Amino acid sequence: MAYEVPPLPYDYNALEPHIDEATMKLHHDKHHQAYVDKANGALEDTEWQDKPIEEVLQNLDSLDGDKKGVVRNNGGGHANHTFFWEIMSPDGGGAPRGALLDAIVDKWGGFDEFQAEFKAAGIARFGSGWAWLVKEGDGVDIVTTPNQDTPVMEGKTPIIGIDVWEHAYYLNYQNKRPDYIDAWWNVVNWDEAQKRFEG
Ligand code: MN3
Repeated sequence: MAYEVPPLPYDYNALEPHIDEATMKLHHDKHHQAYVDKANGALEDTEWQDKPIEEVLQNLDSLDGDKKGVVRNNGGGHANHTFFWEIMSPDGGGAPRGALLDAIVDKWGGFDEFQAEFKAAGIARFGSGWAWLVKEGDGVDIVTTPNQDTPVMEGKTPIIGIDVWEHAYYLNYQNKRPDYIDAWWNVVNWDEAQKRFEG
């Protein structure tokens, strides 16, 4: 079955004032839909058309040259945005608990220190891309990816991830990516993150 944009698990305006309704509508209904449509088009009538997108992204080399880049960008866009909607919540914010918090403290010394490192990584990602907290063995690490590349391509498990493409923040924050990242912490769904870390 072809890929579909999953419905948002909350209302378009539910993440306000941190992420505005207009941005959410455009981002979910237009940007994500475009990634899905292009990924479906490229994978149609290939052996991969019914496979989970994560599996496809880990096997890009098996695709024909002309499809490989299209699927990398648009299949990546589908996987990343599906993840992004789930890792945010109107009931989000605060700090993780339990084993995930322990792993963060082990790595950076504290949650505040982690947030500072993550923000710096998101700011330093030149152009369009993502910043991620990923599972690394029993611990955690911060990585960034360009465009719609995802840590999943390298077999890593994303725990949280922020879209730092301008389309994710420009309507409300204009060029102020650091302000968007600061606000984004208020909607991070740490319960979901914890599940992904322990899963
Ligand atoms: Mn996006």
